[in-house]
Amino acid sequence: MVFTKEEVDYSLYLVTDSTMLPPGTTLCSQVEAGLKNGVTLVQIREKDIETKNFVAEALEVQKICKKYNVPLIINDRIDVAMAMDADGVHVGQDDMPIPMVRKLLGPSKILGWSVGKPSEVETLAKWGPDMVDYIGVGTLFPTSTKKNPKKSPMGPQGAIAILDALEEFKATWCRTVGIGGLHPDNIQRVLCQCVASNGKRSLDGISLVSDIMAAPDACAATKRLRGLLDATRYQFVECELNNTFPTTTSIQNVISQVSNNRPLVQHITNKVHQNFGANVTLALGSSPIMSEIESEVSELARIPNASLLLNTGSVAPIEMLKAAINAYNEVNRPITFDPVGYSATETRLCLNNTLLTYGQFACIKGNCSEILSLAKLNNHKMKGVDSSSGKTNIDTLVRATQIVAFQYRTVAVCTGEFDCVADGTFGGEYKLSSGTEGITAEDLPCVIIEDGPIPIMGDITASGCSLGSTIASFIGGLDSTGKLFDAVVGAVLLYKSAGKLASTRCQGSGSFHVELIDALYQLFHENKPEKWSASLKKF
Ligand code: 3NM
Ligand code: MG
Repeated sequence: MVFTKEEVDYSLYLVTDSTMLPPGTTLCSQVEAGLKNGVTLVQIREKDIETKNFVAEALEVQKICKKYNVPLIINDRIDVAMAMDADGVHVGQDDMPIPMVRKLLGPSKILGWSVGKPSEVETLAKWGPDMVDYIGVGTLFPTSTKKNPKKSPMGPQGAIAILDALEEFKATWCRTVGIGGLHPDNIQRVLCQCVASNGKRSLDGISLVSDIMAAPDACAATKRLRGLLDATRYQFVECELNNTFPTTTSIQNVISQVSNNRPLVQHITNKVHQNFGANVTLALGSSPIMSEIESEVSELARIPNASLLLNTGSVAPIEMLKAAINAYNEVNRPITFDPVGYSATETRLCLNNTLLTYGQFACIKGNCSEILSLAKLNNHKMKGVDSSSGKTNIDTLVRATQIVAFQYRTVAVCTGEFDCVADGTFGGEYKLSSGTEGITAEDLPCVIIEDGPIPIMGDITASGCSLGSTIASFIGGLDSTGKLFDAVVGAVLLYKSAGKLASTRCQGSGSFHVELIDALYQLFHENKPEKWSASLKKF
């Protein structure tokens, strides 16, 4: 073997499947196109093929791999790997047990294992560094490549659990590649989000089949993938992601941009919120559109300064919701996600988790219960969709907000008597292997917004949902020089100050409703954040 195991570059790992080759291509031509353009590791994986043909194919591919000095791994067939002196073997959970494979292969060959659960990581950690060299972490997203799948897609959150287990059980030697349904539209998000909670590791690479094997132009496909791996920044919205602390001047600047740009705020939201949210949006000089029509989401997302509020108290079909997420992500327009009643029922938990898997959100906003559940810091279910956290202390709420911001690479907002806003975007930056280099959720910039209790907020409908409208409007109105964190913090500050002002002017909950819209309108158009009543504190 020309490689020492430590030198292996896992960044772009091509797995073959000759059943999906486009006309005019061969297994070897596709593999070579990959190798020429940045594939760093190859696995022969042919499920329905006679041994004789498998060996012949593997030998051909081996020649090409040698030419490009890239290691060749054989799926399942330990006998074939040994006979042809391949560089390693990859096996799944239902294949020959790892210790037996290692005994056959000897110590110097690369041994890979498919892993889908933290308990499997515990096992490999117990075996120690001489057994498994790397794991395929998956299935990340739905894929039609793997026939008879036994695992359901885990999403980035599942991969984070695996990375956390590797850290917890101290399997420092074990490298990782993400696999399953990886394509250019989700790779940067995966690389950004899949970081262990201690910030010390991220994926070492990505492994994929169809994106290269089924590509009519495998050279172009590989170049594109290589570009995404080598880029260091995921600019998922067209504004600045750098997380400096907001000031009154920077917030004033956000409001000027919103006034000038008059964002279109598409609401996919619950019935109770629709009318009020539309009026709040109009009060902020923005245009609401309450559309749940799947066929128009791409067009809407392409309108300058379009912004999507996705409030999951809605009953829109899941396919429509996914289409909307994809449409906005595709053109780097912002999505504000409000997971209403996140864990109130199994149905909502499942719906929200599925949607969280499908896209990158500029902001995730929830009440205390929702944010605590998202951060996995509360074990009891929510009662209904209202906040029911009672007296959770402020340190716990800040912690939870930072965890949500870190895990979803987003600006997270937790509402309540105190509002917390944490910026987990890291300026969109990502790195293979080393993650955030030890920066953890606790280190994220976080502010607390306070204005004393405004109990009457709870006496009208959709007051929390309409903060979502305000955030979506502010983010949507930003120029390329505007800052995401400023926009979210500015929206929360304005909303809280307007709530306070309205509560001093109203007669009861009916007039509070009206006064709140008036106050939002007034404070927005005056644009003097230095005079607002809500105060901002760095945490
Ligand atoms: N293993 P594509 S998913 C070979 O989850 C394989 O372990 C998986 O193909 C696992 O890149 C998968 O075309 C197929 O989605 C990946
Ligand atoms: Mg197998």
